[in-house]
Amino acid sequence: MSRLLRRTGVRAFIAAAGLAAAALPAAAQEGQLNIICSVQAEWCGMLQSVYSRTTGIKVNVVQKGSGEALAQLIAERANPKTDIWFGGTGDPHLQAAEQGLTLEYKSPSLPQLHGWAQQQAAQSKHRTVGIYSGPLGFGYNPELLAKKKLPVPRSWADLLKPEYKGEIQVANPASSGTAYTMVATLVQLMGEDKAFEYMKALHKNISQYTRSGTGPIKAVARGETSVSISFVHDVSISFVHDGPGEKMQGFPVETITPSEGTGAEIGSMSIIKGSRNLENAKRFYEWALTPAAQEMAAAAKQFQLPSNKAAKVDERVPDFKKIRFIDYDYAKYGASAERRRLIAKWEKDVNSLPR
Ligand code: S7P
Repeated sequence: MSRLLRRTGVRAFIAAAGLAAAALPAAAQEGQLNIICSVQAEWCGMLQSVYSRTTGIKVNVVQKGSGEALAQLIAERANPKTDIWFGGTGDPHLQAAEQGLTLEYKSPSLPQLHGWAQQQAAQSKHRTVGIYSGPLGFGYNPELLAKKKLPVPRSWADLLKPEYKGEIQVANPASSGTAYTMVATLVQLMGEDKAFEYMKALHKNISQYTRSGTGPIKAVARGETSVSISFVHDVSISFVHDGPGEKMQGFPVETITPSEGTGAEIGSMSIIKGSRNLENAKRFYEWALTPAAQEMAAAAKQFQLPSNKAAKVDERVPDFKKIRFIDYDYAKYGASAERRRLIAKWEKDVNSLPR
């Protein structure tokens, strides 16, 4: 696709999303909306400018990873400053729902969404909803691997090989929804005891546990580390969301999903209980579920699978049929007690070990 065509395509996406916002039932074309945005900055910025331009509502956006967003919502529970939490891994949204931090709201658009997105809503008693999905896998820098004469890791087992010592980055599950998805995926894939033995062995090969889940693939793209555990897509199709965004900026990064199987996130959206701009929050929520708003993700170079069945799926979104998925139990691993237990165990049994 030529650069001009691509730019025209981006403008068309943005215009369509703007029209969708303007077409929503009339609401006060005033006031403000405070969003915690847990997707990448480019998408957050696009949401902010398109939505504020077309509705006249002042949109304030704070960008935070999912783990940090949940921590902020817990901290401001008595005096919420946020109206809507857009994006981020589904598990912390389920925890927020369970802890009564988010508002029950049943969108009339629910039937237009994929089953997994509706299931996320039902599991939370309609205190959250799925807006996209993306598989967990590995990012790697082919140039760096070739320079170090290292093979591309193709399985979870490969990551334990001694030649990857100091070559792998992943986030810390205590602060990152992405890394918690990894812990929950491994526990479901291997059983808890084996998964913890695995993570202890993996620990020896980790150079750094980052705060946010999007950090490691950026480090791969910058040539700071060879491999990351990130949301990615299968190498045979060549792009997945966090991966291709970096790749399209010209960095050497490729992605692959592990051969034993992997988990996927259900990126979610929730209205905050005690929102001071509730009508604006509901209006934004409805807009964010429209095909046009969801197609904006690809315009912002993010290639998760949109939850609205009518949204166009960009060719760079991974083909889920080609990926070996585990049957991820979102209810069990989204429960606060289970998350707390697994993270505490990871801190004690894994993170405390020397490397
Ligand atoms: O937009 C990219 C993405 O990977 O970031 C989201 C999330 O905020 C990551 O949070 P953590 O920093 O807590 O891991 C994902 O939902 C999304 O796919």
